[in-house]
Amino acid sequence: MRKKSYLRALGILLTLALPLLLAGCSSALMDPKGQVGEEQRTLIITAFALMLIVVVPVIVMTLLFAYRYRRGNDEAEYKPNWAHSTAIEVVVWFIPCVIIVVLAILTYYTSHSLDPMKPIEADADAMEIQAVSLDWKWLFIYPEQGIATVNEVAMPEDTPIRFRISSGSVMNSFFIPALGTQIYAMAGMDSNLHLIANEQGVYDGRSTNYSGAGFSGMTFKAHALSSEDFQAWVGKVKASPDSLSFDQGYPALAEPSRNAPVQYFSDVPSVLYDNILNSFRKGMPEKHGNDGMEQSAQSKESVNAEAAE
Ligand SMILES: [Cu+2]
Repeated sequence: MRKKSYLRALGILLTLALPLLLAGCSSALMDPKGQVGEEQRTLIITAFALMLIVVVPVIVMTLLFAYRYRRGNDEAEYKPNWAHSTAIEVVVWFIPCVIIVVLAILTYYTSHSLDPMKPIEADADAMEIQAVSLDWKWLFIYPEQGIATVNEVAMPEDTPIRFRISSGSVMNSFFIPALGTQIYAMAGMDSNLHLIANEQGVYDGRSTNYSGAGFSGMTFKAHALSSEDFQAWVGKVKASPDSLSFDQGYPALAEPSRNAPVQYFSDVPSVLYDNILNSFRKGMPEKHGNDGMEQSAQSKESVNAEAAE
């Protein structure tokens, strides 16, 4: 008896404290800063509400039935031989079927409208950023600006960004929750993700695919800036004394390291991303590891040079 009243008091206390405990919570998914994220939030809430059409009555009726047909309630009707109700059958089949049909239509349309490969229509021209997951950091290459960064990405607001995503190592996943949609980063594969930031701010980015011991430090900040601030940011990166290419700097950068600091590279060849991709694509039939990679990179570079001519 004493234990029971203690539990009840605890329950009431927790219920009262819940709004206070949750008041500090904010979820990037429910508070998006870009068009894609907003459409995804609408989808999550719509699907959630549709499913509640079944869930809420079930919970309410469970409590109601337990109370109404409790032992000791003589007023409730007692029907020991009850077996079938057409009305109940119709309701429990019809409503879920309608919900499933609506969810199916919704899923069909949004998987096409929110296709990550689909360019976003906007006033500004799209900009390309290449993201490469490494152990355990993110490398961002700006082919148009000829710069690269580690663990920091910046983009002008209201500008559609075409992310090209790959990995220099094992599989990871690229995700900026405030902007929406995560896409896997895989070695030798070139994934596309179109995102747009409609509000200035600094958003968290991370990998959502566990990739080993240094994974927890594999986070970055995504800065959505005004176009002037973005130009200033590019200038800041361009002022860095460091440069990066597939042969110079990249092999050292690709070495596993934990909690890598933000780094800027002012001079980066636009073929770097393709070099990284191709280092996994060009065959090393028997030999695996670094030697094979360097060889294949060299042979690939000659292919690139031929293609350029
Ligand atoms: Cu794949």
